[in-house]
Amino acid sequence: MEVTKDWNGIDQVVLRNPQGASVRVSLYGGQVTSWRSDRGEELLFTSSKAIFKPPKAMRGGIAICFPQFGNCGSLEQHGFARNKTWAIDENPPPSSPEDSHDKSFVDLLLKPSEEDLKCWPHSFEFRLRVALAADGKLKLISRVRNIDGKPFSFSFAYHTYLFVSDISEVRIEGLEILDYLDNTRQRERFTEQGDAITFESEVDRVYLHSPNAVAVLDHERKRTFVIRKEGLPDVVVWNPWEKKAKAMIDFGDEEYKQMLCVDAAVIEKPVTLKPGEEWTGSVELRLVPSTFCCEGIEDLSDFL
Ligand code: TA6
Repeated sequence: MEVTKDWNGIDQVVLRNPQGASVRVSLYGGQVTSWRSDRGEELLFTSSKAIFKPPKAMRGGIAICFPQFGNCGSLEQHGFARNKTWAIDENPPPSSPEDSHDKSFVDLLLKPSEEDLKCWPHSFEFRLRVALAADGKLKLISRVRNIDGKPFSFSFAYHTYLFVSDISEVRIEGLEILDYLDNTRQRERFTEQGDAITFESEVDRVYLHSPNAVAVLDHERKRTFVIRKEGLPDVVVWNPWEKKAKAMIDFGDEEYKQMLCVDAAVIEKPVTLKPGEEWTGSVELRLVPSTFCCEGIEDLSDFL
């Protein structure tokens, strides 16, 4: 693990594995800002117009949305965690051998400031582990502990910008026939009908109670992202398409073609923690060989 400063003077941690894959994590927001394969290819999307300057989360990578996903109540859109400076956790609780063996990792910690407590009056400890495995897999494990005297509830998402070759050549498998809330239609509930999800216009949906593995097939690049999650029942799928892309100042007009957000999340039924309780939600991202892309993923349970 290597700690350097980005050009705003903010600490960032670089993890590397012996094969040459790497991950970069900013202490600003605990946001993963880069994940590279052992061949040096960037696997996460970052907008060329991204603003790497607090107080706004950088457009790309993987942002931590907590204690809310979306925009309701008095909290800022997607919660404050992505706009706070996290600390390196020097005394993380012991982890399972599975979460540390063969991995390069960093443990981060977020505690509420006085200012946070004014808009969300609940004391918590949020521990985030970001780990890069020897085979290049990226894993994020979030643990939220209630250290308050009363229960609290929250929603959460790993807002994950995947880098794709051409959105019209991408499909998602694993979300078929699920119910979803459509954010483009005031969160109205629909049921997915198609075989796999493809893209030809704006999509902003929360798929509910999804299986623990979802595949994003990038036909043109002949590669598939397999997303495996635990403790996170919902999946957000977002592509702003042309009109919304043009309306975002930190996003290029044509960049919607190169990105797709697929977020492991807990949204529909927020998590409630009693005093002393802890919640864990993890996501693992990996690339699988291109041969899977041609046939489709026959049985996603192979990846569980
Ligand atoms: O569902 C994804 C979403 O909530 C969209 O509605 C879209 O606004 C996106 O996240 C990005 O949000 P941000 O606050 O990062 O601009």
